[in-house]
Amino acid sequence: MKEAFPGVGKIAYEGPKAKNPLSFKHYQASEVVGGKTMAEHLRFSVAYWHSFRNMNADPFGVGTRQMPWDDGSNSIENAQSRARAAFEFMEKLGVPFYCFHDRDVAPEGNTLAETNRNLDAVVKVLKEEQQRTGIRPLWGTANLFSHPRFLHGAATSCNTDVFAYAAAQVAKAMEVTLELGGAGYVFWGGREGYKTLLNTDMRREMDHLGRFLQMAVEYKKEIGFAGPFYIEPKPKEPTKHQYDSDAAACYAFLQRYGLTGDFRLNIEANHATLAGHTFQHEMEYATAVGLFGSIDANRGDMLLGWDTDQFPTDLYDTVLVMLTVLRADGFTTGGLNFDAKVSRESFEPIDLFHAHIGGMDAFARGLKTALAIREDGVLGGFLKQRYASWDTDMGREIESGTLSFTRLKQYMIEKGEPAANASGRVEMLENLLNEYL
Ligand code: XUL
Ligand code: CO
Repeated sequence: MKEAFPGVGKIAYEGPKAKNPLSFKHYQASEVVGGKTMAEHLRFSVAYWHSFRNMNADPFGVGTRQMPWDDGSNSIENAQSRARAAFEFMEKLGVPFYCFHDRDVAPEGNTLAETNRNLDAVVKVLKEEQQRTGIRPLWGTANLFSHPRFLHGAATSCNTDVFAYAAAQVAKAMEVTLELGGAGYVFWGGREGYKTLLNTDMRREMDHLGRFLQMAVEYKKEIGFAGPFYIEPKPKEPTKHQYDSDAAACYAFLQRYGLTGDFRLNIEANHATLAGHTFQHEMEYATAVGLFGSIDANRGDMLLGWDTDQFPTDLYDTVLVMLTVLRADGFTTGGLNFDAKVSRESFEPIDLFHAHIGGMDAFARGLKTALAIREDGVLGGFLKQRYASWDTDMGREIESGTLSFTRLKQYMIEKGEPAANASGRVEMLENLLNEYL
C-alpha cells in the first residue's frame, strides 16, 4: 500500500534546543523520570474519531481536511485502508495506544447483523496492524449518538427498542474491544440527557441508564472482559442537560445503582470546563473518591462555550493535572487519550503530526515539572504544615470517628477561642509554581 504520510519518518526526540518542528523537544519515550519511563507514565493514545473520521465541517462550511488515503466512500475496503493509514501515523508518532468507537472504524450496514459483519471485517485489519506494530486500544466504545435512531437518547430513550438496540451494540463493541486486547471500555453518555422536562420522566430515564450499565457489567463478566469500565462526565452538548454531568454527579449515580466497584471515571479537560470546573478539580475529585481512571486530554477555548476539543498546549494545566496524576500514583489501565482535533485551518496531513507532537511535549513538560515540584517538597511541606493540627491527638480522633459533639462542645467551652489561623499564602504558592515553569 502507498504510504499515507510520505516523507515523514519516525518522530525522534531531538531535545529542547532542536529547531525541527517534527521532533520531540521534551518527550523521550525511554527516558526514566520518577522511577518509570516517560512512555509508562504518560500512556499516550490517539483518538480514531477526531484524527481519522473528522473532516472538520462546521455549521457554516464543509470539511476541509485532506485525507489522501480516504476515497470518501462507505466501503469496507476504504475503512480497511483508513485503518492502515491510522497505524502508519501512530507508528511514526510513537504512541502505544488508540481509542475508537465501533462506528469510527467500520461503516454501518442496513441491518445490525450486516453492521456487525462490517465491523468484523475491519477488526481483522486492526488486529493485523496491532500485531505488526504492538499498538493496542486504550479503550473501545460504542457510538450511541450519531444515528437518528438515538435522537431521544440510547439507554435513556423513551423507546424500548432503541434501548435494546443500544444494548446489542454495546455487547458487540465490548466483544470487539476484548478481541483487540483493549485495556478498558468507555461509556460517554452521548445523548443520555434531555432538552425539556415537559417531555421527560427524569427518574425513569436515570433508572433505565442504571439498569443498562448493570447489564453491561453482567455481560462483561459473561465474556471475560477484565479491564475497567469508565464513565466520561460531560454536562451538556449534545443535550441541554446530560445525566453524567460531572465527576460528582457520576459518583452519586454510580453509588445509587451499585456500580462503584466496576466503574472509574475518564476525565476530559474540556468537559470539566463546560461543567464550570477546572480540569484539575475534576481529576482531584475523581482521585479523592477512588474513581480516577483515565484522561481525555484536550482543552476548550476561554471565549467559547462549547466542546472545542483543541489539542492541549497549556503548560499550567498539564503541570497541575500531572501533580494530581502523580498523587494518585499514576495510571494503571488508563492513559492520556488525545480527544482533540486539528483546527479547520490546519487541513494538511502533516498538521496531525504537529498537533500530537505539541500535546505530547506539553504533557512531558507537565510530568517533569510536577516531578520537580514534588522532589523539592516545598508544596508538600506547606500542605503538611497547613493541616498540622489534624496530626494531633484531637485531629486523629475526629478523623477516626471517636470524638463526639458532646466532647468537642466541652473542649471549646473550656478553651474559649480556637488557636489563631495561619495565612493560606495563595499568592506565594502561585508565584512558586511559576518558578518551575
Ligand atoms: C464527546 C467525547 C467522546 C468520548 C467518547 O464529547 O468526548 O468523543 O470521548 O465517546
Ligand atoms: Co472524550
